Amino acid sequence: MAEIVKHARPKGFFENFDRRPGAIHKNMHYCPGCGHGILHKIMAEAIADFGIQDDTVIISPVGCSVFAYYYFDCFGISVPHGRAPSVGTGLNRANPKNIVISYQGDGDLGAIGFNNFIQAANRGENLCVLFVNNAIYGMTGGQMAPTTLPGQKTVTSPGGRSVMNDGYPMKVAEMVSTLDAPVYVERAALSTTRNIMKARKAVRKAIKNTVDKKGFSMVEVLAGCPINLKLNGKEMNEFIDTQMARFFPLGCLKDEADQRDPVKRTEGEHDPERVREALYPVKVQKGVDDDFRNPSKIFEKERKIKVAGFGGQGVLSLGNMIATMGKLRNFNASWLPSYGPEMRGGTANCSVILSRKTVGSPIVDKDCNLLIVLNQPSMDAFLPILKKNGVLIYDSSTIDPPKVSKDKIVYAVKASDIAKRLGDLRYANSVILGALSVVMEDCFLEGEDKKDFDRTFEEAIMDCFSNKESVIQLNIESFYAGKQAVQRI
Ligand SMILES: Cc1ncc(C[n+]2csc(CCOP(=O)(O)OP(=O)(O)O)c2C)c(N)n1
Ligand code: SF4
Ligand SMILES: [Mg+2]
Repeated sequence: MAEIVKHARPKGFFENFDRRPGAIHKNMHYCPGCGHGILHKIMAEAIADFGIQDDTVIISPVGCSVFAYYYFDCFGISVPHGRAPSVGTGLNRANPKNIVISYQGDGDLGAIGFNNFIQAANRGENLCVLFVNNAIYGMTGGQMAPTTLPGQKTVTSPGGRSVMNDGYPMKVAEMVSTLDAPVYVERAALSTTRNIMKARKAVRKAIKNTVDKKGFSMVEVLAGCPINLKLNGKEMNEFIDTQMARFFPLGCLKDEADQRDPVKRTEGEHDPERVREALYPVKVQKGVDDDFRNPSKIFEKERKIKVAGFGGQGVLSLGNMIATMGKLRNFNASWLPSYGPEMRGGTANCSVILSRKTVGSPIVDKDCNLLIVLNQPSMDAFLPILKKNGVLIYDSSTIDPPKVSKDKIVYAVKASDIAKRLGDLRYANSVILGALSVVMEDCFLEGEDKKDFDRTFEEAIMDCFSNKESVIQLNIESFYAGKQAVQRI
């Protein structure tokens, strides 16, 4: 049957590119002559023709096509550099109805993300990978890619790629076609009209395989980056056909889709209760009723808490205990540890947010309501983020009294000294927890709540140390020692 060449904008694109910020909503952001625009058109046409807009997810990589989701009238997601096949695996495994297109450049797929790609291919994930080989890192200004040709000049190979120093161009399609799992691998080019029509056929086949759940399909597309190769349109196409196609021969390397049964995997579960159980098992008791709402005013606002100190002082577990308290009282709680190089002996910190509403970002880098610091560098680093009327609790055995404005509430406790007296510096966190319970009683809690909260503190300690039962009792003792010793300054 003769092919019909369509010139109109395919229906798989939005009429207006309203996801694109700024004033331009009719045009794509690609440079003239760029291969990405041609490939997008082929994809949009196929998505509309197959009627799969509602189930299709296009994963944009990091590269010039990072904003591909501006254009397609289907789901779009942008992911970290090279991680599209892994995110695609998650999308498929969670909901096999998804038709996932992993759109990737040669830097994204061939360099930083190669292992993600090859492992997904080897697992036979139901993915359509469209691999744009333009022999260069386009987005970052023309550095050498794994597919840059021998002798090709780039900004990082100004004398031309040397195979001695930099190796040979990577033949991704050949490599992936040797694996057992992939069902379809083809290399096409976006140069002449004839080649574009062949590329169109290949892309449609790969997408159709994905619709039919046949497993892993990949089309490598030789494409132009006229800007970084400093070529005009005609020269660009000649470069693709004469230079690139010599290293990357066009054609089908593997096509076994017809002989394969659709991929069937155990479906993911969508039971939020079971997910909560698995992620946050309440080890001590069931907690309070789901409709429990503590009436104290402190809980009307989101509480943003920063805990910081030396690695050995149990800073991260202190944050975890506070988050656990929130969890035990039906708050939405987030706990975000910072695993920087400081974890090797220096300072460590974590952010905790407790809220009646859904927590957006788990980061506390400003607007902190409660700052707990256990060493001087943390005091210096984080005191500036404590907001007006915020509470500061600090370890007065290691930190000099801070100079703070009158609009801050300050409590001091000799946490490290008390912990050492009780036998281990690591109890300092429970001493601080005791100080926190006094802050809560002084500033926020009334009547029955006070009793409720002492129990909650104890339960949080039991929950967090449930796999080290021998230390629970001493942590509870440390908690009450902190309660006794804390002073409001
Ligand atoms: C983790 C990480 N490392 C490096 C970068 C910088 N970076 C952005 S795009 C890119 C390469 C893009 O090249 P390619 O995948 O070939 O896409 P093209 O722009 O050529 O389509 C790099 C290295 C980044 N954004 N993130
Ligand atoms: S820099 Fe190259 S790959 Fe990026 S949009 Fe321009 S032509 Fe396309
Ligand atoms: Mg590239």
